[in-house]
Amino acid sequence: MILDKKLAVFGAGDPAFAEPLHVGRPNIGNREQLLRRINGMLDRRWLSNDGPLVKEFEAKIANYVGVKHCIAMCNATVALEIAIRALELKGEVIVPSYTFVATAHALQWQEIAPVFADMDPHTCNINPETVERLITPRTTGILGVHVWGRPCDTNVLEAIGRKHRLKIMFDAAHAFGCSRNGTMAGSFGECEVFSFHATKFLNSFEGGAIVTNNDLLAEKIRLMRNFGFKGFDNVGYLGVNGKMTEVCAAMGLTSLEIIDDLIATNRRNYEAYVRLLYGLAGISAIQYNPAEHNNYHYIVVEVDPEKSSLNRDELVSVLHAENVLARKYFWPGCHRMEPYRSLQPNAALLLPETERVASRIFLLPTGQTVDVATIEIICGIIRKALSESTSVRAALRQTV
Ligand code: T4K
Repeated sequence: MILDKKLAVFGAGDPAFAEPLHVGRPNIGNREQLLRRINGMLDRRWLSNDGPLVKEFEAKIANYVGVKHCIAMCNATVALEIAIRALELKGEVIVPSYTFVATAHALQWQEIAPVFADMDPHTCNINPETVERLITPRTTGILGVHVWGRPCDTNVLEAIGRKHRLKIMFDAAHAFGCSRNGTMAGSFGECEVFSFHATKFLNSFEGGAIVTNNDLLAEKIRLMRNFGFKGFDNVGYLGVNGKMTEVCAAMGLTSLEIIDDLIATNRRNYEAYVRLLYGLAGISAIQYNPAEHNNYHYIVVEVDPEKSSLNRDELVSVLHAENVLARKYFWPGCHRMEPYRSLQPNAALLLPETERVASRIFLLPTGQTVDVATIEIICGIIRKALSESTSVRAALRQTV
């Protein structure tokens, strides 16, 4: 333990805190409802392949977001791959480096080069000003990511797309339930991709979806999700198995029923963190625009090493020692991960803000399993560590 026993309650005191506190603990809806759905599924003996629960889930997601089509998938990574292929992207696609590596992998997996654009440090999203100068004759599209659920500058990206005849799509893995200028994420670009992974705001164990208002694109994606089958024996496209199972749809539907409660819990937790971290030099939580719909699913803290007495890595080490497993998403950026590090060894030169901000951010636990009393303890650990930074740093050096 880095701090003295009074604050080091995790593991040392209350047995309720003996288990590590994770970022990304799944939210779980009404168990009876879930089990009722699963029992119905077992009775029907229809477990996958566009079953009734998947159809119901798709209709409810489309309705919630306000889009014409939702095609549910086994996960968002496969959904991204299918969307990219359905849009016939090739050559080079511009994408932020500051994202989960799945965004870049979905391109590289199909031998399309992800060209990394820098972020706007105020939003953590792709900076449209850096995008235009990356366009080459090989560029076919822009894949924006709504990082932390705060949608990208969709209007400017769409305008760049029109000007250069590029296709625009969005990785909305974080953004289910979030809006930009009142329009829900899901309606921007040619199509958008949600993740319903266990760690996400809305979870279906594993899962994802492509949403679009384009009828032809939706039809094509639906076929591609199921090996390209257009009927019993007729294959119309190169396809893959991207199908969502019925049990995942059962979980997704059950999660959808508690969405208002989840937003309220996440918002309560976010506001508690903001209040309890307030006034700490060099420490700030990212802001959500209260005029928009937000899911408040991510507690993202930025550490300014010029003003804070401990840097991001030191604070995360202290939290880990206290059993709070804070995460450094999306450090060090895709461009510093393989295969991109080897393929594009000079990419960092064009990514100064990504390099700077990625080294300052960490995420804290939230969701149903975290209450305000726990947040008080977490923020107390941070506060105490900062106020005792000299001894904390010495203790950290000993543990290395
Ligand atoms: N695009 C973006 C922008 C994304 O953030 C993601 C996924 C994707 C695309 C791809 O979506 P999917 O294909 O996954 O649908 C986790 C998630 O696995 C990943 O879905 C997510 N982003 C990413 C941000 O976080 P890891 O490698 O950090 O996972 P892991 O195993 O370290 O778990 C994360 C935390 O969650 C841990 O603290 C443990 C906790 N956890 C996890 C699971 C699965 C639980 O407490 N219970 C659980 O059941 O990627």
